[in-house]
Amino acid sequence: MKKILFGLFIAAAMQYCFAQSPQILKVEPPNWWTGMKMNTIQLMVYGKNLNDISVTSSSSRLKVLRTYPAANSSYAFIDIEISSSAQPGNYDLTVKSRNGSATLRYSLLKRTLSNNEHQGFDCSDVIYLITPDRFANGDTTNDNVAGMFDSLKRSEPFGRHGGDIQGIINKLGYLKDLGITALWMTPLVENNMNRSSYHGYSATDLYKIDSRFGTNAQYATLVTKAHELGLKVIMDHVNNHIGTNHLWIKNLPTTDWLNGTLESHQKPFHSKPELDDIHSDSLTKQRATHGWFDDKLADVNQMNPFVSHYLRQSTIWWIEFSGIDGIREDTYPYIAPQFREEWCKSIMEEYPHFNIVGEVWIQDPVFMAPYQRGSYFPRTIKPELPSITDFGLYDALLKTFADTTGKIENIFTCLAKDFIFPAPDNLVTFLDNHDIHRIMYNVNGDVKRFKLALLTLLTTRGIPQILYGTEIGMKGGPDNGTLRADFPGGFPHDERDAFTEQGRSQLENNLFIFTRQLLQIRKTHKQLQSGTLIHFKPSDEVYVYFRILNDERAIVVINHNKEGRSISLTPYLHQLAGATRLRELVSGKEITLDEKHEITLEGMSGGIFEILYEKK
Ligand SMILES: [Ca+2]
Ligand SMILES: [Ca+2]
Repeated sequence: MKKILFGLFIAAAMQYCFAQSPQILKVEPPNWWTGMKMNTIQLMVYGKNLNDISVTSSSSRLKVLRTYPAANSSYAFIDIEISSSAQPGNYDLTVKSRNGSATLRYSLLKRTLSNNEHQGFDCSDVIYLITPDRFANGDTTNDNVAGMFDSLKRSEPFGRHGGDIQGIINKLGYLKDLGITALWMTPLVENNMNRSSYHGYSATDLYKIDSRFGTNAQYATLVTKAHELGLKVIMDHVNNHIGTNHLWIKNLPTTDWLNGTLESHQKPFHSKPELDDIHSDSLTKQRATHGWFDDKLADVNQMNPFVSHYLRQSTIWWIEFSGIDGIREDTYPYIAPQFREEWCKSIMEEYPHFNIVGEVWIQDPVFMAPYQRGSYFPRTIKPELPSITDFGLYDALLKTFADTTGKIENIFTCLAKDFIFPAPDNLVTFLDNHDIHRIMYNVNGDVKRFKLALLTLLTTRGIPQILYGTEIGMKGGPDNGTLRADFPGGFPHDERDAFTEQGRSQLENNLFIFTRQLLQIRKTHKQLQSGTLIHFKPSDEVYVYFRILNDERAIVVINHNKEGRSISLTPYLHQLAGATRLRELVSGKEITLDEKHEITLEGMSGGIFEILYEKK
């Protein structure tokens, strides 16, 4: 009997001992690659009994530099260095504590693209913005996924509607035909939130595509297929906050992982001019970067060095894993300044042709300009962000076209301030996006104003971005539900399919043809992409500008009057020197520049004229 009891004691002790040995449940980044510039990586290990561990590697090609004693035994951080001679394959790390040991198998993969094959995006592109849940449902089997809180509720504006990555893949041909050149999808990473999870800005796993959208592999397939058609892909990314259902929230890796806690945090603070205002108060500034955007969006403390490593690595991981060309970074001013500039720098160093556009939602160029790389304004921390969302021009376009008494001088005055930007051509310009009213709503259904606004956007400087459905004049409404309405025909049992000519109304076809034509004109006339912009102060609500790229020249004339106008080109003759004809690119009609130098435009319309010279 004693022997049996002793045996049981030993078994219990062994089990106790086993129970205390380190256990590894997950590691992030899940893999890395050989031949990367970023070759010192900090692994974040999730598991049990990870306090007081030591980690060793059996290979000199994957060295362990340091293991950090974590305050929380569920996490460990391990710095590793991958040598330039490391070969792709699995590397075993031994994780030991005084209670036992475990093996961490880490994979190094072979790279499929070189650093320079991530193309970036620039003013030769036109970006098409998609809210994936609302665009096209290509796989109904993922509409509801067991274990995910938010289920399919197509009738509800804040519910999930079933759109997914396969839906976008299915429509790549449509998008190519339309003439856009780059796709920006709002975030696709897991958002396992109870409500409004479709929008994607409340991540609960930063390394995983949401199962309702598809898989990581499917995302990489989308990028490959887009590239095959000559379309670029821009990933929407969020450093600033995570969804409160992220597993970190219930078990914080460190006490300062977030700015505040779920129970106690600074209230939302949605002002940004204060960040560069030399007269603003320090607590006001602190609230902008530390306040929670929303009670369901936990503000991440990027100044914690472990968080900083995690975010910089996960971004590079996605770029390398998927092959994307650019990033749109959410709520840029609310991210810790030192971190965000280092983050940009590390991406641009790894991928020199890449581009990053930061969402800087300030409708005044003066407050936007200090964010751009090469800024002329003094800041303690040098900006590294290449591109900015141009809310300044958006504001001017709106004041001109949405307000029936608006003056076109708003656009001229806005663009006249371009001297404050180091690279105005690298600003992303738009009439609408997923957060603001659709342009058709803002012009109250006025087709002429809508078309003129679009023509201006696609012929002036910058990288234009259009919102899904703008090409068919989707109107939306005053709230996010109607703004982000489903694209007709993208979903099973839709009454009609607006992706096809037959499924579109007469007006939708008219707008689709107009948009496609403008996109083709921009695509085939490089002066409209990267040509120098020379503009003239509007007179009698007529705005004239040139786009000049060496011998390729165009003149754009905007008649912002209800009535038609005969417009004299005499004030611009010095810019037309040697020209004999103008070819209007929408109609194809040619005008001989006779002595009158006059063109005629209908009310609320614009002309894009290629300038022609007789060959001598
Ligand atoms: Ca689906
Ligand atoms: Ca923040």
